[in-house]
Amino acid sequence: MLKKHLTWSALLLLPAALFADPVTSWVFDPVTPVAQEVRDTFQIMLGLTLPFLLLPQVLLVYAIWKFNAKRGHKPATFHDNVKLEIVWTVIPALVLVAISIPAFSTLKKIEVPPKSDLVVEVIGHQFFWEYRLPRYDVGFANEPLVVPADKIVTLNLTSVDVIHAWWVPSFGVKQDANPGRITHAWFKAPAGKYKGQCAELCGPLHGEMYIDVIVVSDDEFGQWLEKKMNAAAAPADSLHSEMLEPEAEMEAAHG
Ligand SMILES: [Cu+2]
Repeated sequence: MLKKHLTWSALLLLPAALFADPVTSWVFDPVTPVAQEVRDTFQIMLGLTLPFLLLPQVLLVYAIWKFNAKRGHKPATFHDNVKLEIVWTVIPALVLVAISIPAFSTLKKIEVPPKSDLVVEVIGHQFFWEYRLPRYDVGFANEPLVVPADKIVTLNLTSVDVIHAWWVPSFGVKQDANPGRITHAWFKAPAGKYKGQCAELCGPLHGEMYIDVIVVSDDEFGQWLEKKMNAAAAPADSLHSEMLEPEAEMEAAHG
């Protein structure tokens, strides 16, 4: 009896859990242009494809009721209908073409960042994230990324060991960080604190590769930057020696 109660309470709590889960936050609270566009595209796709899920189910239930042998119905003897086959192939094909239009335009928005205000290098490690702001010669790891609000922040991502993925749901950004390659992403977010998580199983402590992004006003960003630059002044050399060249390359490509 208790077990049954528990099952029901768990089921009732499920929708609440879904709403509370940061994973779904891009659906309810997209904060960047990309996240907004991804959500709009998702809704268009849902609207166009849902009828294909519902219609067969409705027809199936109707057929079960209407042509039930118990109600004295004789089984049909035909087994195909060319016209019907053509119709239900052509209509979904046209819908797929219709879906591809918003899909490709969203992909373009994700892939092609507008002119960058701030370049951030994101480097995945087992098991933490390292960030560098090459323009200011600042680097740090295992702490929140701080960026200015309402500015185009472009990310150049890579990894020193295995594949990781930098994922912040509210930003609509989920990009792989691959060893030996540089991938790109961008966002423009209002002030606030945002949470994310490594999204590529990368080893035993993958689950602890959290991402924190703090988006602040220009003034606050300036203050933070000054503190970082002062703190980094002494040990900066040891941090930069080995990755100096890829850095210069990234700046050139995105500067
Ligand atoms: Cu991971």
